[in-house]
Amino acid sequence: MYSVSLIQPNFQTGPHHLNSYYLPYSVGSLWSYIIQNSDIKQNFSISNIIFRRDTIDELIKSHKDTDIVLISLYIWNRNYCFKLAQRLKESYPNIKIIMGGPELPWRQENFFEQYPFVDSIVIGEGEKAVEHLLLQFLQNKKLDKINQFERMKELDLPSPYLNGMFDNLLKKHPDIEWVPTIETDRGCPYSCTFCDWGSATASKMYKFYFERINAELDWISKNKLPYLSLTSSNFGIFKERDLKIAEKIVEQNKLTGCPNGLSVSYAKNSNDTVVEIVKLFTDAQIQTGVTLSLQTTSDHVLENIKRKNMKINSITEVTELANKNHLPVLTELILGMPGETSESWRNTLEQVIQNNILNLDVYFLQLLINSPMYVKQIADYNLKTFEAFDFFYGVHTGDFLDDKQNGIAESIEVIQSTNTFDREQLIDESIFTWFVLGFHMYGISNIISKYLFEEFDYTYMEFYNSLYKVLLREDKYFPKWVDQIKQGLYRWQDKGYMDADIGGLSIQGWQYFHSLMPIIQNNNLVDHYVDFVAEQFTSKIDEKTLNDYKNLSKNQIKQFNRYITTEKVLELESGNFGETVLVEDRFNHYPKNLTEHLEFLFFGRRRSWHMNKIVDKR
Ligand code: B12
Ligand code: SF4
Repeated sequence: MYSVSLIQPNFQTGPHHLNSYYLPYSVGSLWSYIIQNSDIKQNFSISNIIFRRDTIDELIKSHKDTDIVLISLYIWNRNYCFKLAQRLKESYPNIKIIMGGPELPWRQENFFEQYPFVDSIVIGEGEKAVEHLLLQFLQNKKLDKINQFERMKELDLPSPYLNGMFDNLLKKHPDIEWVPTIETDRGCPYSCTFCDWGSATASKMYKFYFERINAELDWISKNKLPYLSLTSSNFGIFKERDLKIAEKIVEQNKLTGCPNGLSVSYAKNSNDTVVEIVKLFTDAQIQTGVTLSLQTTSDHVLENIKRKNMKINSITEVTELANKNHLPVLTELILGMPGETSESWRNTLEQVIQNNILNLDVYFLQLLINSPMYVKQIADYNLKTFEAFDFFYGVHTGDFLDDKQNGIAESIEVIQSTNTFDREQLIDESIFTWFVLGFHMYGISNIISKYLFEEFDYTYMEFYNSLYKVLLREDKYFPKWVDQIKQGLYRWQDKGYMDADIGGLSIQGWQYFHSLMPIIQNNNLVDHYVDFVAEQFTSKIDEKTLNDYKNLSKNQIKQFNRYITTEKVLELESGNFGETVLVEDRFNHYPKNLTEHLEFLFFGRRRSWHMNKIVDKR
């Protein structure tokens, strides 16, 4: 019997106290597929399943009798995996190392010179290739070095959940909250240039069968796994089947409480179905609204990144549909894309806010090595990047410096400048965006800016531009924070991780865009900023309206130690925002200490954890 080790390490994910890890689904799928072959089943068994970054020394010991190692490379484990592979080969020269996954740098011409310890690589889908390689091994043949098979059209594949291969893992680690991944289909018909979805963009989508998904959902509920990740690139595209899956998820949630949260990427051209699905999830409190992955609203940029002509780009249509169904909308934007300028970016912010989208998730553009942008567009747009490490090293791991020293720290290439944004401009624009998010999305000035827009045609960008300038000129704290964050961003780009301490809060790269409200709350300054904004308009807006604005804003922001544990009634005076309104907590969740509260501001941002619900009593 030969032994095979399955390696797909990840970091801990989500809030620290949950101790969550993703189940190593990709290698699990490969194994489940290949053991359908009776020669493989009779001759190979699993020696290790590695799902986290155990120390390499430990793994060298536990791989003493391993013959073949299957390694799944993602951006979050690349350097660790290459180092592990190298050490394994040095320790056991006969061991066979096979690698695949979306982060495999297979386009590198001298790949096998740079990584001589790798025996074989697999490009794209792995099932057939691994089967082929294990059979070659069994027949004592030399393993093919580069393997690429045609994609499978018939996805009638065995599931690693249903064949019991994760059962021992669950038993062995009762302290871990596992996150399962369910594949509903493979491929994506679009080819957005920044993306490398399953290494199968610009390709046909093939479906998994409902029966398998149905049984997997039963397995997830039975094992009480609360959070689910769906891998579909366009959930909702197969209307009938996807609605059935959504109904099943909701049914399981009602029966067992699990899953009670999920991440999913929705179809870009089927707005009606998507809203129908989101309504099901939102009513069951599994999700909190529609995600509109706009990335930008600039036609020119959309053209450059090959994302034009998707129905999802018609913000008005989607938001109207969502409003009709009483669903909040969340949008995702990417800063620093080819052709984006300060002007086009601010126009995007304006349009998003004008469409009443309050929840914005903003990222810097990241370059993935196998994405079309990396392969074809770097020179055209003069894209310059830096290596950021602190997207992976969460708040809860002190391992980063050790990993860096050992050459196994993981990083992602983040945009630094383009031919339309120099370094300074991009930093300045990001700080302005940080400020707009902090004040608008987190509830300091959304009510008053909306009032001014509707009553006086004062655009949101006019509002935020002038508020930004006044804050920089007159506020006691804000100019210092902006200065600290600016210096922090330059150092981030030079060192690869953020070491900024702003208002007593240390900020990591992945937290940056959402850090202003946590900084404000860390200093107990919510009231100060609401009052500051109101003061700017004493000559323009009547006193009653301003009082209502202050009252509503201070109550809608979820503040530590000022939790609204029972419904609170606010009587308003001006008539501009209703007469009697109720304020209530969205989740009835009240952390015991400030640190945990601030952690939830970051992790709960997409679910609007930071905002209490305001309901007009009329
Ligand atoms: C679920 C998911 C996550 C989960 C984590 C998943 C996990 N298991 O740990 C979460 C939500 C945490 C996540 C986060 C991120 N993700 Co993500 N994620 C996915 C998603 C949706 C599904 C992955 C999956 O399980 N697919 C199912 C498997 C079976 O398919 P597969 O990965 O393509 O594997 C096949 C082949 O690659 C090959 N193969 C895989 N491994 C191996 C091994 C061997 C030996 C062989 C031979 C073959 C082989 O065979 C497999 C089956 O055919 C993918 C998109 C997608 N649909 O693939 C993005 C994806 C993997 N994520 C991506 C990115 C960029 C991120 C983030 C960095 C995003 C961000 N900007 O913050 C973060 C950071 C992660 C971190 N750890 O901090 C990129 C990765 C690109 C890359 N080069 O690695 C992807 C591809 C999406 C994209 N935009 O292009 N992600
Ligand atoms: S961003 Fe979404 S739609 Fe575009 S290629 Fe990637 S998965 Fe497909």
